[in-house]
Amino acid sequence: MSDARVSFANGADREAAVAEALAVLRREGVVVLDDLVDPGLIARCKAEIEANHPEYTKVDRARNYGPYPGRHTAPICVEGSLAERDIFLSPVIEAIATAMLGKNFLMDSLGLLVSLPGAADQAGHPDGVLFPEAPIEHMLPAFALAFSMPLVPMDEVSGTTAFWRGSHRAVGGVTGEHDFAPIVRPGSAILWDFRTRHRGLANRGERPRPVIYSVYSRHWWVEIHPPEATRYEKFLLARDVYDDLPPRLQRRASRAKLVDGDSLTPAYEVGIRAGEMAC
Ligand SMILES: O=C(O)CCC(=O)C(=O)O
Repeated sequence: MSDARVSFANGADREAAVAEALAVLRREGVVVLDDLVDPGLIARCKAEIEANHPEYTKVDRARNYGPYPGRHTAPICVEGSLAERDIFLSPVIEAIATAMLGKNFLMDSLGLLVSLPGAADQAGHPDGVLFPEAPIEHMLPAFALAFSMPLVPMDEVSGTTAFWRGSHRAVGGVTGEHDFAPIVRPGSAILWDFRTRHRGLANRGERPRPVIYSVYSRHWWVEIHPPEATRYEKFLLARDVYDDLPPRLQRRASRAKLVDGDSLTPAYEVGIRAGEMAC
């Protein structure tokens, strides 16, 4: 099997790298985007998250999405360094998601996925399928993509996300062990088709392993929360950051809740008032 990694290091031809990443993602169901972002920017994001969201390692089933022992998704507000284009929605990711999900794709969520020390190997799973009872999934185009950008190294100690390459296209599913467990440094990222079978590997270290985690979806699909996550916020965006976005990005962020002091306003309500939500 070919390696599922593409370099975006300084000096790489961006257009060629996007085309290659797209080909790998379509074929393997997963691609590692190496050196996508300045590691200094990731370090600033980590410091700001630790300052603004010190509770992110605390498990609270009402506020967190994630029924998996040792892992949860915690809300964070997109502001400061998190609002930098390379973090919020990099042009590379926007180009790939447009090709995979259509020009009207939306950001379904943006938060932190946290693997705590002691988290065990997960069972293999897809993040979702459209028609679980009909054996047609492998023939369909992608409906959603997951994006993971680690704030600490994902390696043999902290654990990484392991994949069954090509499983999104496998007729009748796949068996056996995963065949791709990439080591991913801060500044690099993983993008996968929601249907691709994967598993988080155990965190054998002493520190949490947080990744910035986003879901991009076709405009007609939305991820459903587990019922116990009654106070979970899947995408919080500072109101002043939203106001400064161009209309195209405001539309992509229309599922966010806008944070202004203590108030939370659905972005689509603001967009509808401004007449900007028309596709
Ligand atoms: O912990 C990881 O690396 C991946 C977690 C995951 O796949 C999930 O929670 O669905």
